[in-house]
Amino acid sequence: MDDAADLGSKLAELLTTQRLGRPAHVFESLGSTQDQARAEAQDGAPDGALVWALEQTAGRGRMDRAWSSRRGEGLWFSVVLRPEGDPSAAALLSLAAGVGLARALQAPTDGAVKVKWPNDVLLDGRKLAGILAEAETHDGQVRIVILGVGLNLDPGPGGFPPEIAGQAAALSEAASGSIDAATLMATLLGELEDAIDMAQARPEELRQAWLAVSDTIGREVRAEMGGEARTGRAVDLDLDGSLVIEVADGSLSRVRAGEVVHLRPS
Ligand code: BTX
Repeated sequence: MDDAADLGSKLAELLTTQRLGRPAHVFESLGSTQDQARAEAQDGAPDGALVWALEQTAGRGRMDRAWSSRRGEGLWFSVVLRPEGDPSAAALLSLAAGVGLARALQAPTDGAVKVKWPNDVLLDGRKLAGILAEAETHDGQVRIVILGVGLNLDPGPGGFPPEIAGQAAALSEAASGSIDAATLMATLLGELEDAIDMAQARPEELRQAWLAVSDTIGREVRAEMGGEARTGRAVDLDLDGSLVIEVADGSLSRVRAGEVVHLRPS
């Protein structure tokens, strides 16, 4: 595999974005790209700045769960975002990231990639990529969002670590031919930028784009929100990013944040 400096210069040649990946800092190893990106944001890094690590020793998911990020096995990166205007646009950023990733991965997987609400990117029902959006607010406004993405490329002959083996998927399972990390990163950043622009300027278009790649709509789901659980059929996505669930009595219930378990196929 290329070293960090080579990947950084290859990416610079391939980038087609206006903001994402400008600048790009590529590291051989970091604890978490989220922490490095946050530190760079606090030092004034612009909207779109990228922190990419070939390995993370303390990669994390939501609620401080561990994210396996071994060297050469995936793309582990964070982008500094400085959302403007409406705070609800910030809420849509992680859904936008799901849309951007799913769109970027349609071609290499023959359309097999889907998004599970709120933001798991699935291949054959297993987690191909995870998205972590961490926001910083000042005076009630979201000023900075650090958007982290972990995308599994290939766990190699040994496979995934046992604790995630049954639930993780890798792009190599679906993609024919070899995957060039810098080329894929450039494609991802392009699609992510388009989806983020949609979330901020054209939320209805983003909603439609999310519905088009959703694996959740039409399914029986159980939503868990801070100790409370609700079961029903996922029927829609609200413009603020909430999942709309039809419960047994036919009434609609909105889930703003939390976890959703898919109970049965649609
Ligand atoms: P999540 O909380 O939805 O998922 C975390 C769960 O996913 C873990 O508890 C584990 O069961 C499973 N898991 C762990 N590693 C993997 C993996 N490589 N592939 C599939 N499943 C796995 C999802 O959180 C958000 C993950 C964001 C990761 C990126 S990497 C770059 C950035 N830096 C950082 O520290 N985190 C983000």
